[in-house]
Amino acid sequence: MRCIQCGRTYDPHPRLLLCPMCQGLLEVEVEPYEYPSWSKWALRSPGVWRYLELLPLPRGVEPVSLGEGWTPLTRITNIGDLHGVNVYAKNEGVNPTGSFKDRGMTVAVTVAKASGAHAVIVASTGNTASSAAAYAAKASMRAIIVVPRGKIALGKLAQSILYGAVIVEIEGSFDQALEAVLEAVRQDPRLYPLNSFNPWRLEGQKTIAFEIVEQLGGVPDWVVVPVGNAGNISAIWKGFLELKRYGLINKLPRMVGVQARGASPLASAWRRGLSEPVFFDHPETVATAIRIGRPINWPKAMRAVRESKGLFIDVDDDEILSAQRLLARHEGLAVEPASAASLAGLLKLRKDRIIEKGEKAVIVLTGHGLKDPDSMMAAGATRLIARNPGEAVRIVTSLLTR
Ligand code: AN7
Repeated sequence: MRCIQCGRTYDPHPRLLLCPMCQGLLEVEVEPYEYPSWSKWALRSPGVWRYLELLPLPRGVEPVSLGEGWTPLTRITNIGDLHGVNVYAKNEGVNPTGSFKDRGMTVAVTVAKASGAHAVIVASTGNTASSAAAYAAKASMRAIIVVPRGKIALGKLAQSILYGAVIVEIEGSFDQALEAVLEAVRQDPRLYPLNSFNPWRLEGQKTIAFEIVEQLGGVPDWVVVPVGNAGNISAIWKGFLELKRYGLINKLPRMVGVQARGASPLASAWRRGLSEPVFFDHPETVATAIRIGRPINWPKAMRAVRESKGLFIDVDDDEILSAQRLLARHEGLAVEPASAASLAGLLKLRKDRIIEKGEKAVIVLTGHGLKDPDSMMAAGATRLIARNPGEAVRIVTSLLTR
């Protein structure tokens, strides 16, 4: 494990999550016990654990898995405003709990369980909570989730309740929930934290990069990712770097991080040419998943975007909701608002001619639409009431001629 701030290296340990010397973020470096290769991977059943050589699995340990990963990569065919860009959507909503978080949880919960932990804890805008709750259940561990009260989408709360998590609702933002978790873990080391400063989790999430290359049969020019706490964009970039290091690809994509305007510490910094984020004390957006003002992984994300010659941009709530409807009504893809930020960002880059005709872009659709039924209901539809079957017949047979 290496500290990205001071460069010190450490022997791996499940409990080593921040640099003991400088409190910087750590990065896991997996030394493959065998050389990774596409042909070897192709022989295994698809999913996160197919990429075993590049994952940290303690010896003799069986992964805590719910069958995560190998999500569809769907070609976008009906959205005209993309004007000749080849766009593919990585539909992470079909993971076991409905978001990309499951990729990280299968690895981090496996590591946590192998280390003897009995209880996991997360701060969350909702998806991390649902995922942690499910994987903790599978691992026979207790899950404690700390969420901003009234600010997590209904589906995510409902999942966490059903999976049996203990739910602590804090009057405040996600950022305050995360601060509380960090302090709680300092005071009670029996709690094992699964937020994305936990570098083991990011090891699972990097498999999005592996799958994109495998499913596309190559490396796209652009990968567009919604950014909240900035773990996922960092993880995906790490995945591409590892493929390059082992000679499994020979070029790298440009990474685009999309934030919601009311919660855009990284995009605001980028626009002004700053190398550190402009923290938001009162983040606000309809995309509650990314309503985050102080992204803990910002140094990793800044590095990913800078190294890849990408960029951070922001989109407003109207653009997000309009992209959500476009995906649903033209492509049959139901995603939650935060995920639609990817498409909204791509449309903006296309309009500004930053992405050019003929280029290949992958948008990562991070969470399922059912996570946020309120946003789905607000999309609006023609809804007609029939008082009896006869009236229903008259209504439906008149619809197409009207
Ligand atoms: C659908 O669940 O932070 O930039 O606590 O749920 O890695 O934080 C969720 C984040 C994008 C942003 N899309 O990913 C949480 C949480 C969806 C998300 C993000 C989240 P990061």
